Amino acid sequence: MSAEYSEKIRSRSIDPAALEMLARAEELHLETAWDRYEAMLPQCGFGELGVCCRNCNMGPCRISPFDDEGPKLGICGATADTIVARNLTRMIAAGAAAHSDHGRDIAHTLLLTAEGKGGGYEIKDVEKLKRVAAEYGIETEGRSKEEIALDLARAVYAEFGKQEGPIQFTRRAPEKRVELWEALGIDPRGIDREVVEIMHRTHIGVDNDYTSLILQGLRASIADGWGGSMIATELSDVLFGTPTPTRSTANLGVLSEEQVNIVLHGHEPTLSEMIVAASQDPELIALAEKYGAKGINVVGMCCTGNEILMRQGIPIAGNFLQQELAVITGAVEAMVVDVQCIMPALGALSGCFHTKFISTSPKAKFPGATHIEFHEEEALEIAKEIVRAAVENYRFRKTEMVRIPDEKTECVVGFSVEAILAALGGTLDPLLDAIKSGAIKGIAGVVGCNNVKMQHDYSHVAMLKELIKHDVLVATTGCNAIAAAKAGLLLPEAAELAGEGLKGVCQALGIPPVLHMGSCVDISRILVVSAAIADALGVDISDLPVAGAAPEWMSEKAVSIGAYVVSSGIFTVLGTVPQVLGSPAVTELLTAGANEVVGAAFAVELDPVKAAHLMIDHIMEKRAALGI
Ligand code: NFS
Ligand code: SF4
Repeated sequence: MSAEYSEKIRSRSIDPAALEMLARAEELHLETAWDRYEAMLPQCGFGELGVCCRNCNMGPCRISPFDDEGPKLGICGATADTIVARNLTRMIAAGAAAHSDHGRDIAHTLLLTAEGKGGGYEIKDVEKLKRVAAEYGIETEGRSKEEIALDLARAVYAEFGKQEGPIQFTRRAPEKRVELWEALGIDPRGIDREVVEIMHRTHIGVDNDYTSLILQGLRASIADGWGGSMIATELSDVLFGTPTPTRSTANLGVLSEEQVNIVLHGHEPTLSEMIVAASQDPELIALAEKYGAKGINVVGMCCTGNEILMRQGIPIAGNFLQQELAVITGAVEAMVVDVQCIMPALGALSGCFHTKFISTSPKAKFPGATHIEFHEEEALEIAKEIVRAAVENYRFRKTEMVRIPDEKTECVVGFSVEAILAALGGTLDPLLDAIKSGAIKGIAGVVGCNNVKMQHDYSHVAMLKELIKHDVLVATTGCNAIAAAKAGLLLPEAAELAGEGLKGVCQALGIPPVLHMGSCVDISRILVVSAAIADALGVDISDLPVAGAAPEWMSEKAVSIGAYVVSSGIFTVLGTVPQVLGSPAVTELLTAGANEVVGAAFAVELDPVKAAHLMIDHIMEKRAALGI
């Protein structure tokens, strides 16, 4: 079917809905990220190698690693090693900050809710609230959920600014791992402190030793994975409910020709959960009907889409590279965004259609957007105002501009740790037995973004298929999870594509071979499962037949994720090249030396099938070492 498209368009995505919209964009002379990427080529070689420094105004400085004539030192004397390590560490700081600030916002919402000031939120999972509170040593007996939540929110809040001592959730890691972090001096203190310390260390003339810089990067990343991100996951479950397996649909075909379409794009469930609630308001539905619409259709995009997909079964329209394509359908009344991974291009693009581009976060404003600021204290009221703006906009939809691809795929999502345990009958034993018997060779966490440098979704899907074919059970989150959903890999029926062993296990349990564990902050769930398996086997995470991958990553959050996954002892393959190759020493440290330090390292492999085999080989080596 894709034969009808030009070679240029076909090279951009494997997703038929994306191809259709890319052709439509061309027809309408609209520019997308792919066109802007082409216009950007060739990209700056110094930037690609990570050897450009702008950390002071004597610069910019750039090192010519391959040119005998060019400068080998920055003006201050910084080497390529220093510059590459500083740049990478700053990327980790930004990624850890983004995830952790999300976690902080959820903690804030829990605090307001506990104080009775949350405008419409309630604590949905009381059992989880009590479990998490107990970890913090908070008394739960005979107390109301609000009293417990108040103490918990305050205790969690304190994790961000803590000057000394560990973050509570890091103690969920196996004892050996924690001891290793302590011995290396990378057991994180308060999350904000670690991020600030990176900014200090990377200022001109502070930390100029690449190993020392990268160790601090790892420390901040652990504060993200086992801190900020885990806080976001756990408190979201407390507030909005812990996900359980839920059926829904994915891809642009979830947009409706006859309803008011609202796309929720961004990351924090505080906003998206309330919009879902507001869209069910009878008065607003009646208003939509008055304008001739058959109701209100809320769909998700990117990670906030994952949040409402797994908790509410709200269909998901697509992943990162589909945000512009959703607008190009001409059927979107409102593109409502909060923070992270939102292309500023949406402002001008929405202007070419009737689409209202609505920003909501005090932290994230966009040219060309209508700003309706969201505050948790009046959450439901503001959410209704946003939904109303979308409904009012339905009248201005130009029917002749509407092209919704007829593409949507069923999926089963919502495999929280709790849901996996329930599927296994309450204990990890059946999973451990399947791993020991070899029916399941190991577990892979496959995560991360889309990147215009790769054919959209190709690497995600090819890697997943190769892994399950070789009996590797996959846990997925973020934009990889959305790619998997669109490709039909999140269905129990996808077990047919798995090797005999994995297929048998999936069929016996009625689960898909690729388990949707949530948004990117929910990679913390993969950490929790890994720790539980390591504890059950009496080993460290680095001993497990487990591997990670980010086949199409692009964001700074992905850099922080990669760093904390490796720091946790999990071998990780990157499918796009990080900007570090200008320092052979840093490259060596990340891809080899790290094994001696944290018991795991990175690999870079652009071919997703070869990358899958690196993971499978690693899994087989770990099995052999464990004697299974
Ligand atoms: Ni993760 Fe989610 Fe997607 Fe990448 Fe962005 S939406 S937080 S960063 S692009 S996977
Ligand atoms: Fe150049 Fe050093 Fe300033 Fe960086 S910190 S811009 S390498 S002088």
